Amino acid sequence: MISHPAAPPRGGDLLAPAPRQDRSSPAAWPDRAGGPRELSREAVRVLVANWDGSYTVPSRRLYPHQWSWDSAFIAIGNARWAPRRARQELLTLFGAQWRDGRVPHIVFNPSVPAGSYFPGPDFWGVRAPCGAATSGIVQPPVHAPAAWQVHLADPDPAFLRRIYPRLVAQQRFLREARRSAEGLLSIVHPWESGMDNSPAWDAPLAAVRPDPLGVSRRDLAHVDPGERPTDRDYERYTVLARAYRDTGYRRPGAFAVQDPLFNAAYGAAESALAKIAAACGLDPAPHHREAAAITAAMVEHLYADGLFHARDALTGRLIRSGSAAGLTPLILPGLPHEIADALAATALDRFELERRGTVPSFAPATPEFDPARYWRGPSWINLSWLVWHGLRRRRPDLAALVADGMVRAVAHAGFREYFDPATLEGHGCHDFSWSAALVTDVLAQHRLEGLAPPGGEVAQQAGRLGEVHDISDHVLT
Ligand code: 2M8
Repeated sequence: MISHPAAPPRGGDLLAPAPRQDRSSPAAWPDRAGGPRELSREAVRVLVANWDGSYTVPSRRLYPHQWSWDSAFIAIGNARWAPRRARQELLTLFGAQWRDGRVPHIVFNPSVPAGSYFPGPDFWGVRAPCGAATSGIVQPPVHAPAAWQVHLADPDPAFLRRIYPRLVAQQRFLREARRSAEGLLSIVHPWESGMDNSPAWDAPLAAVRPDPLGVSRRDLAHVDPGERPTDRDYERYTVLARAYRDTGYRRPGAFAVQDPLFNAAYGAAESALAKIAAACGLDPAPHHREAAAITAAMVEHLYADGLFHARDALTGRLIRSGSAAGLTPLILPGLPHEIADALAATALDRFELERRGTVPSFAPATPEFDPARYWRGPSWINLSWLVWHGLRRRRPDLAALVADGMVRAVAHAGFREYFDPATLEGHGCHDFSWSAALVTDVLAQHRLEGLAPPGGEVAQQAGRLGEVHDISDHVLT
């Protein structure tokens, strides 16, 4: 069995300080060659431990509430071994949807002590119609593809009929509140990108005057400050969130950016909604049209030199950067072949995919690259999963490399939040839910397709990959 170097406390220990020896080393994973079956079991243990009864926390101590795009990724993984849980995860999140259709990026758990996460419910000062305290911003809308994957893993037409109108309302909000004349959607806060302190945001954030925080950051009690955003970043994050809040979450502050990952997620959501609509006996055509329109707008306005880039919606200028968000439009089914080929070439060249086998969140040969600091370079399992997903049909050879990188990372360091792309050293929190969920999905997909399990020598020593559905019996009984 794989044992954790520092298992976090459970239950009521939410405010307990984290052990500071937060770095894993290969020696801390003596049985790391236990193989895909053991990895799947360990992943399920993480997901079970992070389950809160109707949804999954990303991490017990660092993120003790429900996060929007985390829940979508978690549902994709849970669908492989506990499909009812996967459906519940999404329905709980959409239970906190606002009347205008927005799905808040955090839904707060009232039983978690105030002050255990900053900025908490008092800062956001708003409640969803269901009564839950939430934030007022959103995250990339990856939920419709997640709902479709959950349905494919365990078909349930009643679930599809229930979630479809909510997913449609989520997309409508984004069109009505965030779409520009070019047909692209803006995010109004770096937190909405999910890649909070990406170097891509440095220039637009420089226009935001920071204000002293005046409170202590809870995240630094759990993770080394060298692996998190700086105080200066946080000062700007709170200024922006406060400005938006003070207009009733209607008019954004000084940050409005058209992010390729966010727009690609929206387009992929329309393609998934077309499938869901058809399965529900409804007309898929409007969703196909919308997916084609956003794909065309992205190609016209965000694509340059083999990579998609963000565009500053306030100045109209392209923010050329080495962010791996620029590879994620690979998930768009209608992306022209020549552009998909160019992205694959960029992944190999600027992101050094073949040499590293993992997808760094920022191009390594850039001055801003930092292999340990949050979204400024480390590999993240969700980004890798999106790139893997986008490459699977187009470039199975490269998809296999990415799958291999994901499995090797968690086999080496455990289900950490992020990884050094070269050494695979783990960073951020331990027992991070989407790392566990998405690796479960990758392993299960390989089994279903009858492929050799990814993970290089880890897999070779393992023998065959066990039935992922068996794991639920093992863990839940
Ligand atoms: C991180 O973001 C939160 C703010 O939303 C934080 O740093 O406190 C990001 O990695 C984000 O993408 C993720 O959804 C969230 C929870 O895992 O953590």
